[in-house]
Amino acid sequence: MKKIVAALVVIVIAVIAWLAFGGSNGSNNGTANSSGSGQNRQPAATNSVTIQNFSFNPADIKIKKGIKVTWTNRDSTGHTVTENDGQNGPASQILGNGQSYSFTFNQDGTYHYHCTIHTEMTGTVTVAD
Ligand SMILES: [Cu+2]
Repeated sequence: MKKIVAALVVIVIAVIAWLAFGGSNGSNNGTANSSGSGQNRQPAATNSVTIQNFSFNPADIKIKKGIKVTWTNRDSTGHTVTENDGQNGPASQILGNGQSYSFTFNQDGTYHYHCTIHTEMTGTVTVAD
């Protein structure tokens, strides 16, 4: 019986380690995550998004209404933060390396956005009270 418990502990630790590793690495491949059935992208509670390696990091965030979100481009390539659905969401100019763009979300909702230059780059901001 003790052997079974020990084996379970090892498995749990392995799963935790795997999740931790996958969490820090998964951002490199946002398109694969969005189609994976078992891998829901869990929104991060932050108001700061880094644009790096042609992806928004974290891609999915959640904030309270009235919070200002800032995106900062760490790629040498230019990117934009452009809302998809015309909900008066973020609409940046092209951001060069090191440049930031901020947008304050004053209405509840889920805002999908992308980069107009690289349309495969996507993210969401969920705004709730
Ligand atoms: Cu881009």
